[in-house]
Amino acid sequence: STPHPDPSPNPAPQLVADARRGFEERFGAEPTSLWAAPGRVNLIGEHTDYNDGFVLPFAIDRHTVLAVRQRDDRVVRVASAIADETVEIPLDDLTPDAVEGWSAYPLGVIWAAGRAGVDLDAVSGLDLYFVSDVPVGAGLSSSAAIECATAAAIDSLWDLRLERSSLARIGQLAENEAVGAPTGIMDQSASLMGRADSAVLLDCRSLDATVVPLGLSDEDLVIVVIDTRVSHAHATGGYADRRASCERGAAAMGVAKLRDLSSGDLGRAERILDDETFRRVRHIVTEDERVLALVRRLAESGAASVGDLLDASHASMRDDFEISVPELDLAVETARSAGAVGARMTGGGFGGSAIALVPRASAAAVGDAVRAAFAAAGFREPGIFEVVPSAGAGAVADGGSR
Ligand code: GAF
Repeated sequence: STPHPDPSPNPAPQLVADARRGFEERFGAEPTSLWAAPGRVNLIGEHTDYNDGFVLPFAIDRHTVLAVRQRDDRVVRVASAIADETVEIPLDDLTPDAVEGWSAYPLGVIWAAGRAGVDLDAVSGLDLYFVSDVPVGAGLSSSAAIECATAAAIDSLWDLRLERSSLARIGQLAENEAVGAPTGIMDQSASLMGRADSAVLLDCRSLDATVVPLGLSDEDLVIVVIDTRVSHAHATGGYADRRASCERGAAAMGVAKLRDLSSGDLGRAERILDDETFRRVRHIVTEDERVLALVRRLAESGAASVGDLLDASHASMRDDFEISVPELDLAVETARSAGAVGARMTGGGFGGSAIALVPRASAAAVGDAVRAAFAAAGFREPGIFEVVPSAGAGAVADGGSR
């Protein structure tokens, strides 16, 4: 079951206006439809997706908005507010290597749709113009937002009628093959399946998705993002290295994926694996268990009761998986001391953002404390803002009108 988002996404009106105007300036005609896809925050379940495990992300109230006009030839043109160039390519020339730069995200999705079985010979071209208020490089999946806006648009405009999980796979394939980042399925799933005020529990093996109400406003809680402004890139370095460690650990333990282990297997893992691989495995196994524990806890006792699980997740990423950085650790520790219920880094790590679950009345104090701690440590000033769990990708409600 892969829930279709309901209601439709609600991007900032200014962003929608910018998309419409930018399209008209670049292409000299009006767009015929507008689409939006959100970034995401992962509440818990980090690096578990490519281990076939569990994740609990939510879509956020920051979006990519895509203005589209269908063409009557077989050319695709893509443009965006962040680049001067307009990239133009015939559908027949699309390969994963045909394009580079940011246009690899939307064009990669169209190529990946073809790879996934969509008959690209039967479709016509598109003009695409993108704007976004998902901060780039903050670990909030600005790239998945571009992919999922594209996927939602072609699904409807080309009448593909694909499941949301299939669209997520297409976005992941684009990311893996056209962009070259060996990432899992979480970010695209969150962007496509998010629901207002809820997170999505995703079983990354079956792609079964369950909407998990968070009830934050009922408890006067907010989620504060702390963007460390330490940039990360998953196409290189640590991310791929962690993925390889997990695959080695699974092979040595005789299972297909680390999802197939439980904490009862950790004694044997410690005996047969080298210390580093063991700690990588322990993070994944305990993180999967924390995701499921957090979902249970939410249902039984509410969001205010999950702080210790967020904290334990962060400790595991810092000490066992070793994907945190000093800025993330400081953000998490300071947020907690200033009144957060719990805090953890979110996303792939090596930079990007932390999240803190905070009583609304303490949100300003948490922000002030983190800014002061960063200044005292000589770190760059962080970006600090609240995010609201929001609906996943779809048509912009007033997309056809002015
Ligand atoms: C990045 C990846 F894109 C996701 O697939 C996931 O692995 C995440 O890091 C870590 O949980 O966002």
